[in-house]
Formats: sequence, structure tokens, C-alpha cells
Amino acid sequence: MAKTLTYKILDAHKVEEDLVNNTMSIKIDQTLTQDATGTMAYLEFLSFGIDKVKTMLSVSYVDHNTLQNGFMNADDHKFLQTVADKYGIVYSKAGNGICHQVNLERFAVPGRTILGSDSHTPTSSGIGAIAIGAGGLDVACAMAGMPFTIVRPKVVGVKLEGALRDGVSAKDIIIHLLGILTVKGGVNKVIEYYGDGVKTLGVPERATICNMGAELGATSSVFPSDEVTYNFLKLQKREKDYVKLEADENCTYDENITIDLNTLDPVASCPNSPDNVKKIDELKDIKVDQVLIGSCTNSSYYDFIKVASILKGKKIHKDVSLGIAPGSKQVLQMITKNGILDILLEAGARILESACGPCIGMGQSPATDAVSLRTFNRNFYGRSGTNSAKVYLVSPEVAAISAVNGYISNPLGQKIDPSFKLIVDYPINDSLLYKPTFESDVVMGPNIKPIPKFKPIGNEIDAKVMISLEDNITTDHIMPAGAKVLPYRSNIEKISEFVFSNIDEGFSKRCLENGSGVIVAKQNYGQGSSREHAAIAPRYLGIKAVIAASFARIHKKNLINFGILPIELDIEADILDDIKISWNDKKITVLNVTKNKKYETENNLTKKDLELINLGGLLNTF
Ligand code: MIC
Ligand code: SF4
Repeated sequence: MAKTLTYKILDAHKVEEDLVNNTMSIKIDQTLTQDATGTMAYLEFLSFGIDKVKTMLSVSYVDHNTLQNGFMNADDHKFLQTVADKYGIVYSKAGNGICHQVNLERFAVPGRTILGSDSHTPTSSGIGAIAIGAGGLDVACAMAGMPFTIVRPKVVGVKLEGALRDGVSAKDIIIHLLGILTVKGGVNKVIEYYGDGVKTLGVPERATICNMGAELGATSSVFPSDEVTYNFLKLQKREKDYVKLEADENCTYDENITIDLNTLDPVASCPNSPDNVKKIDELKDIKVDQVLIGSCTNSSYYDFIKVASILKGKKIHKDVSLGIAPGSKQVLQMITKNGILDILLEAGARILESACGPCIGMGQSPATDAVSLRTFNRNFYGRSGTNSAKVYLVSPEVAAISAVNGYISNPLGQKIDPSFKLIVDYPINDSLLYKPTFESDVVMGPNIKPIPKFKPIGNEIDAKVMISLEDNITTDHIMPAGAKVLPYRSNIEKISEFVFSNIDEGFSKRCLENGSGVIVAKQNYGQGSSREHAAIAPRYLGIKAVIAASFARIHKKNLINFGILPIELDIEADILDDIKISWNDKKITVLNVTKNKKYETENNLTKKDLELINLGGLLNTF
């Protein structure tokens, strides 16, 4: 039978299939972690007592917690470096770049499966891999050689026709798609691209599109591996990794979308959701205070060529602060070599480190009520560090021209300056990538605390509603990031003080006072980041179940991994209502005692998931 590319790769990695629960377990070839999720992932890995990783390749990146205000982050990095060296993991030091950009450049291989403890891991799917984001514990299990289980994904075939006009970007394709599918439209789906428009997009552009597939909630996204892929790998001196991969001609997709690239306009994701899409022309007169170009979405060499083409010979507006963060050391070296960096400096740009930086609220928080244009992928409430800021997600072209004009502007028609050679000799310098020697002793600073042990929640739960929430609550709402909170990623007791702190300051105190709690929400609870802290810290505070109309994939798995029961129900509940839950393998009953309302649903969790919850979480199985 004719197969989609998605199922060609997944079936080639299939270890087991559960037709009753519609899941499949796949072998994972490569893993990646980053520092903000990595310390937990490696503490979990260490608890398995295995002597080295069992994957083809595992890489530990340092790119999130690079602002070292206090000893904590530097201690975390030392821990990560020593664990990597001892257990057979390649270590990418701070300064080498953002995990997804570096992984694409140096490690991702067409046809492989990659699991990463970061939701934007699918960036590497731009090369023709199936790369999936997951919680740290799932990645730790993959490093220990265990298969990874997913719901058998539906495949959305996105046919790209024609070519983009000058000034329109790969970013506009994915923002346009977000407008169609919304932030929950991709849950348990893989977005597969095909059609004659594919060959007009370079690998970094394909990676931009796959990157923001995470904002659709998709399990992964995938592009074919073709001549364009070969050329990219050749520039990276990795042509031996090339294999040609595409879907069978007559395959059928579960859903079909066609995008005519010729007719796309520059668009933006408006505050505060990536699927709040408007055309740039509708936003034209909005005054801009800050412009930031970088992040794992748009920080490639090609992105900076486009930015420099617009900024060449111009100055940024006096009221705009322009920050740029090249995605990797390689990109930084390239823009230095061919004069682009000079053009950016002449125009008035501030040069930031090759790291996540402002994307995760590590510096550059905008002023009160400021408008910030970012080439990033998330504009969730509070994520920039300034709750009142209005963050728009845009292409590098929109960002650059708006920085010059001082208001949101349309770059349509802007050509790439022919003086920038598109194909240059890529500097290949892996000096900040350290291969393991298996000789280190693990070093653990005083802020790195053991992972708390959790007892099973039991089948009869009496609890109070600790918070009652709306649709699309993100993991940034649940477990905020930013410079103040991120240093406590290795210290659950401390970080739990910040749960929901951006929207409900009393949450953690209320939980500790009440002991047994539930969270109530509507659709797509837990969208966004893979941070398992959004499950571990609430569990630490006594949360036993989350009752939501629907869940985001990664967060649901994180809840199960740490013994919290996810209940798919849309219930009416207010804060401090008394709740009684009775559940078994088949059925879940929720009684809102305060409102005297009863709800029932089938328990659709898999046998394995039920086992984990019954045991109090995955760590109790070792
Ligand atoms: C993010 O973009 O939200 C992060 C920070 O990269 C997270 C991981 C984390 O919270 O450490 C993600 O996307 O998974
Ligand atoms: Fe880093 Fe931002 Fe990408 Fe997350 S989305 S990996 S914080 S650059």
C-alpha cells in the first residue's frame, strides 16, 4: 500500500503496536536535551543505574539558562557536562548555539527518529527526520534504550504549490497554517509537506516551518529529503548522511490542505497566541518599541541574509531597540565573514548571545505596554517577562523593515541583495562539541536536589479545586520560565513556589494549605513547552488530578509520568469547590460536591499509563 513519508519512517522504527489503544512504540535513534529540561532528564537517567546511553547519538545542549546571575546555572552546566562525559553523550557548551539550530546543522539525519526534551525538537524534521518533543523522563527512557510510545498519528498532507514572492517568508507559511488549524489543530497528528513548492524552500526554511508545528500541538512535522537536503548536508560536510526520502506517489492523507505560495502575504501572530493571525497590512500603523531577531525558529544564515538586505545602508528608528541573536556559532561566524554583522551593527543592532535568550524571558523584557516584534515562535502571556507587553510573531523581513520604520511594515517586494552569496563555504568548527571520554565524575552543585518521590494518588480522591481555568492554558502559565525562575529547574521544592504565579499568586500557598487538590480547565490544557516541571511541581504541591476538556500531547504524558490523573471532562467548577473522584480502568466519576453535579467518562488511558498512575509515576517502576 502506498505510504506517507511519516509512516515510512515510523513503521521502519516500530517496535510494538497496540491496536486497541491506537498507539505505537518506536525505537529512538537520537536524543537531544537542553539545560533547562536536561538536569531533570539526567537525574532521572542516573536513577536507572545504567552505565551508558544506548542510542546511536545523544547530545546535551546548553542554550537556555545562559544568563548566569548566581551560581545555579553554572552549577547545572557543570553537572550536565560531567554526566555527558561519563555516560556517552556529546556535550554542546554554552556559546555553541541553540539546540535545534545546531542539531540541524551538525547531527540530524534524514529517516531517523529523534526525541528531544524540548517541544521544538521537530525543527530537525526539516531534514527529513521524524523528530518529536517530549518530557525529560521520556527522553531519559529513550537514552536507556526504551522505545517511545505515541498515539498513532493522523497525517495531514500539506501540498505546497508555486513559490513565495519576494518579502514573503517560510515563517508566513507556518503562521498562515496556524490561522487555519489553530493551536490545538495538530494534536496527535504529523504535518507532512509535499508538492512542487517544497523544492523552492531551503532546509533552514523547512526547519522554520517544522519548528512552529509545535505551536499546532503536532506530534511532529516532516519534509521530504531531496536534492536541497543533499546540498545542505554537503555544505555541512555531512553528505554521507544523505538518503532520498519522499512519500509514495499515490499515498492518501487523513486531512488535506493546499497552500499556493504565490498568493501568501506577510502575516503576524498577534498577542497572545500564535494562532491569532492577521495580515501585516491590517497592523500597518502600529508603533514598534522592540524588535528581536533570533530563536530556534528564525536564526539561520539565510534569515540574516534577508535581514541584512533590508538593513543595508539604513539606520533603525530612534524609538526601536533591535536585538539579534544568531542561532549558532556557525551562523555567527558566517555573518561575521561576509560583512553582514557589520551591516547590522551599522544599522544599530544590539548583538546578543547565540542562545534562546529573550525567547524564554532571559533578558530583554520589553517596557510596560511596549509592542515587541519577534521572529520567535511563542507570544504567550507573560513569557517575555513583561505581562503588559504586546508580542507579535513575525518573519525576519517584517522584523527588519519595521525596525527601520518604527511601525509595523510590509516587506512585500523586498529582494535579497545579490552581493550576499547564498552558497558560501560553511565554517565547520565543532570545537564547542565535546565527545565523551567516559572518565568524569558527576559534579552536583548545592542547588541540584533529588527528585521528590510521590505516593500513588489512590482510586478514591477527595480534593478541592485549586484553580479553574479557560481554554489553551500554556505550560508558561502553569510553570513560568524567565531569568528569575529558570535557575530553579533542578530544585522542585523551590520552583514549586512559582506555579501559576503569573496569573494567580496565591496558588502554591493555597495548595500547601489544602494538601489535596485538582486543577480544572477547558480545551488544550498544557499546550506549549515540554517542561515536565509543569507536572512535577503541581504534584509536589498536592495536585492529584487535572480535569480538562482536552489536553496537549506532551503535557498529558508528563502528568501521567508523574502520577497525576488526566481526566478528559468539561466540568463546571469554581475555586475551592469540593471534588470527589472515583476511578478504575474503565470509568471515571467526578462529583462536584459543592455544586452537587456528577460527571462520568470512560477511562481512555492505556494499560501502561494506568499502571504508571497506579504506581505513583514512572520513576516508581525502577
Ligand atoms: C520553550 O520554548 O518554552 C522551551 C523553554 O524551549 C521549552 C522547554 C523548557 O521549558 O525548558 C520547550 O519548548 O519545550
Ligand atoms: Fe529556545 Fe525559544 Fe526555541 Fe524554546 S522556543 S528552544 S526557548 S529559542
